[in-house]
Amino acid sequence: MNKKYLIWALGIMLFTTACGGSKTQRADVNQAEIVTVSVPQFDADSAYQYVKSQVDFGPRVPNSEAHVACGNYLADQLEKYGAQVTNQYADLVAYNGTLLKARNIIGAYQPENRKRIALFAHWDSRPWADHDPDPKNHYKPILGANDGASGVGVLLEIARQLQQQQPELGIDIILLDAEDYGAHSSEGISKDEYWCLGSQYWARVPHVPGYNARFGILLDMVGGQNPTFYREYFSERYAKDINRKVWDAAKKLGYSNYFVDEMGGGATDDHLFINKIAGIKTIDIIPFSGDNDWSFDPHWHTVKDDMDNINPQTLQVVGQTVLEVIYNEK
Ligand code: AHN
Ligand code: ZN
Repeated sequence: MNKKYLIWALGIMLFTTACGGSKTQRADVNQAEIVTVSVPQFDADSAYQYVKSQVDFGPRVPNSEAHVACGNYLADQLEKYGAQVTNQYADLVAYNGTLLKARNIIGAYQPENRKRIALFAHWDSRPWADHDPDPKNHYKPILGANDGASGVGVLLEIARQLQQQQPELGIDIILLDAEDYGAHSSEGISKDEYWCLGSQYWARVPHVPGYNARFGILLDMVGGQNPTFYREYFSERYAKDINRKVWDAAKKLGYSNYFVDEMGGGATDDHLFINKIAGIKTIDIIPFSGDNDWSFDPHWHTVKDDMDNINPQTLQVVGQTVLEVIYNEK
């Protein structure tokens, strides 16, 4: 029955095409163009500037002046690029009892659209370079050019692109605070819940009551010199199909040297709590050294995580891949 209909339909199409002359042919070409989505070109220099602007504030450690100033800058940027901005202020208690004046910053595009994608990055930086080779630096705050600012820089460039051309779905750019206040390594008390305080809060109290998204993508340390992004363990467990979608998009763009299509390690990162608490399937794009070494880059949580640690080409690869995914979603 179905086959019969199909053959009829094909017959009618052929007949129409054969008799329609050039006008019909042009119409067919136009129809073909309509189904091809145009994906904007990510501008790496622009993203690099957004990373630098954050780093220029100094370490964005919660309760510091630089943190307040950078938060204002980020909210202003999202506003400037046409997002509906929500500031979610919260007093969060750190592992050592410190009260953190935290601020999640959310920029919504097409807020009325019920089909949504959430893009995440953390914007705070770690209070201590406790992974630095030199113990004298272990209580100095980090600049967090890669660890923090890179993901936010990519998302600000995406915000700028969104203002010019909207994809079919509504996009939420969610800048999370207090990710990196996990226990100082010298304390010898490491618990998952000490990290990612901003995302834990947002997952319990979303900026829009009952908030949901089709899926989420977290960007963490996406600006390094020569990173390899393996499929992260918890992402694969909670959102296997989203990992597939992203690594396929990267492959299509010729980025398989960066997006290595193999399993990597696990990261106790914001996506874990978004998956567990909010139930939004969310992946983490985060680099691992590779070759069964699931450590992060050598400058991670050191005083060397500065602008020299940032490569615009890496921002390009990640930014273009995310654009490819979000503009192809129907
Ligand atoms: C760990 O897996 C210990 N940390 C990943 C979360 C993180 C810290 N990302 C950046 N800084
Ligand atoms: Zn960190």
